[in-house]
Amino acid sequence: MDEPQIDPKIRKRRADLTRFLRQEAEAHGFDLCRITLPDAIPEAPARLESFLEAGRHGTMAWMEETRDRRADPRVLWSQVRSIVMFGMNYGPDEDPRLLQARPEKAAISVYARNRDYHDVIKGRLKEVATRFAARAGADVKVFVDTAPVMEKPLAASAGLGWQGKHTNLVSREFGSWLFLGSLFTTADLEIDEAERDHCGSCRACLDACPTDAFPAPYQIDARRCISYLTIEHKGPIDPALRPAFGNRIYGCDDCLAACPWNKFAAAAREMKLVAREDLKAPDIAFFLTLDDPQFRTYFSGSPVKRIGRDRFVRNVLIAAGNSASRDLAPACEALLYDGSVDVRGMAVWALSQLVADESFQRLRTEHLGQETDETVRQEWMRGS
Ligand code: B12
Repeated sequence: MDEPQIDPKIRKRRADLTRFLRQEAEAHGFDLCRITLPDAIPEAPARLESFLEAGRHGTMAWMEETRDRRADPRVLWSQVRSIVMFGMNYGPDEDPRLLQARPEKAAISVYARNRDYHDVIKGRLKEVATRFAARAGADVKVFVDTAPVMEKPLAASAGLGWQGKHTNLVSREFGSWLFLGSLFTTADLEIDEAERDHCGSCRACLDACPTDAFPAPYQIDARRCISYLTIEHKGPIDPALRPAFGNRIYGCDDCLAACPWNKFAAAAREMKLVAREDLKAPDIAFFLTLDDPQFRTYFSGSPVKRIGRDRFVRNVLIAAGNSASRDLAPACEALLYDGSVDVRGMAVWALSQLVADESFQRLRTEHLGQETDETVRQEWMRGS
């Protein structure tokens, strides 16, 4: 908005600082950098509230615990005067859904196929912030993902894009493949205009969801989202949802990949976000054999490491069960002896999908008597 009464010197300083910031953002590999005000998302608190009240955050208790700070940037930091939103393109070089036709392969979502983006973006943001703070003589704080900041509505109000019906930010330039990060500052900067919604009547992302996780356009129920279930959710996974996982073992890209705006997007230019060759189409058989040290080494520096070996192998076993590949049965059988109840339980389910009835009965007779964990016993009882 124009402020005609503002002192020309102040106006010039804002313009200089804003230009400096954009140059720094570009020099540090960011594809987008735009600015908004801390009070620019007045509708977000009520929307967050209804999401939480409906229990759609599942077991992500941290969302509830931080709700006041999350809903309003001024509660998070009362001195903040401008919020700079950054976007980094992580577009894949081919449609990740193609891997679904190869059930012996494990699908790791695009965002997790190389370095942890939190580390990549946070490192870059800190460098930009240090240089900006020195230049502006202002205080700064940077956030990526894990802080209680509603990055998507803030990014939309800064004009990086708009929140699509899958709830993620969509950009005309980069489609749905953007990571977000923010820099809060006490400095006054030139404010950008919000972007308007360009989804129109399209519902490709909603229809693409394998588990029907969108109760309505622009709303997600995380408890049904494969991303939540494979990454955040601990313990057994609802048996009714397991078949829909297909070979997705870490996150899910289907709603993003279905977005027609992706056709304008180029592949990522930031090398640390370009897929590791060995994570593009890894074998389920190999992942089933990983013990804890091997898992940690293989996923060193990767976001996948965050979920730990047991949850990871639990997910891989679901993919194995969905593979229809009997060759995977011996590796699943070996996991019936695993120390983790989640792994044992999902090994039972995978075998119930892979082996003939009489073989499954034989395994049940061998194992059920010694099984002490109730959730695993239930898997044996449920199996065919
Ligand atoms: C919690 C979380 C999740 C949860 C819940 C997802 C969710 N949509 O909330 C789970 C684990 C499922 C998840 C999954 C994924 N996530 Co996530 N996640 C977050 C996190 C930490 C918080 C999001 C949040 O505040 N949710 C609470 C809800 C209430 O807020 P909201 O989604 O903005 O909800 C809005 C709508 O409901 C909306 N609304 C309701 N009615 C209406 C009506 C209209 C017209 C409009 C416009 C809006 C609207 O109002 C709310 C407020 O704006 C953010 C990082 C951050 N700090 O922001 C990353 C983040 C959203 N995730 C990200 C990514 C990449 C993913 C995955 C793609 C990863 C993957 N491949 O598996 C999936 C995508 C799944 C999906 N469709 O959302 C990126 C998205 C980047 C982008 N371009 O938007 C973020 C921003 C991280 C980052 N820094 O880059 N994630």
